[in-house]
Amino acid sequence: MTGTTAMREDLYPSRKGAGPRILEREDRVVYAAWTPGAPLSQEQTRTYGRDGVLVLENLFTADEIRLLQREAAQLHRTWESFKEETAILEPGGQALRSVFAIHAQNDIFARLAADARLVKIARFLLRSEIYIHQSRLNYKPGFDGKDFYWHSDFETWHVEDGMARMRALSMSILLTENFPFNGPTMFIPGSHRRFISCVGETPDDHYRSSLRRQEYGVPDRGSLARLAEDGILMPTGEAGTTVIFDCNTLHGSNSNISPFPRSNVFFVYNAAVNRLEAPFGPAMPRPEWVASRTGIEIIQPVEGHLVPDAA
Ligand code: 6CS
Ligand code: FE
Repeated sequence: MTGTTAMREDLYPSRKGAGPRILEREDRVVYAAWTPGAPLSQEQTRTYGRDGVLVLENLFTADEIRLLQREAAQLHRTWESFKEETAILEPGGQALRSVFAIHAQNDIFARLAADARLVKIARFLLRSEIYIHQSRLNYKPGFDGKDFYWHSDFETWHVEDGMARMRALSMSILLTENFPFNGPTMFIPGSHRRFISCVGETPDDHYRSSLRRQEYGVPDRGSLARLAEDGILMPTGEAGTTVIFDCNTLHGSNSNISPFPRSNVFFVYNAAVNRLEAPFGPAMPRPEWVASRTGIEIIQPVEGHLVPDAA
């Protein structure tokens, strides 16, 4: 935590006003200038800047995807071995919803988080060295996987974690095929360029409930309807598909009442120059396993394919 929090400017005030407001984004989306040596094409870079979301296919081989799927299944079978607080159950049930800090609890996913095919893109878009702000393995099991209501991750990471600027992004690697009917993540393209200042408060230890069902820091329906006027993007596709989205792109997903699980692994890369300060909201900082604050390790990209014994 740097500086006296009482004096610092809050560019993105939220959960402070009497009513919802839509503010302009004060930060860039793509921080680097595209050059022919960039890890994304000029078209892909433009798409990401315009929409705040980009879908990449065929980054990984079939063997690598099978390795990740086997690892996710093994973790699901043994999830009791996790530090219990990082294993989040579905609301109202006992089905496993997410495992947080997966990069710090599993060698294969730690290796994936450092993979050059992901890290080089994140460093390019953020024009900075990067570290993992948060990681999670979302299982969204068949029949029992519940929804994630519309939200901006940045709103939470700003208010509850103290992330000052929009210089972070998530990469979601699909571990099961995402169909229209098993609860794929949906995005509102272009919503990243507006910040919806939410109403409401921040309960103490909010993460104990918000990671199961988020009820504070969610946008109002009027603002959602306005930003969704140009449509909703619902990327579906094979396991291995990688969805990159800006920290402030509105997204959510429906419940999964199909028999088919919709699992994905998320890595949130934050620019090292944007490391967390004191929360901009009233609550205490969230635990390290949900928001890296003290255990920051700059990621060096690891070349080559994932191999079974990643240790
Ligand atoms: O509070 C958070 O950080 C988490 N909540 C949601 C709904 N998405 C981002 C993140 O996993
Ligand atoms: Fe989210």
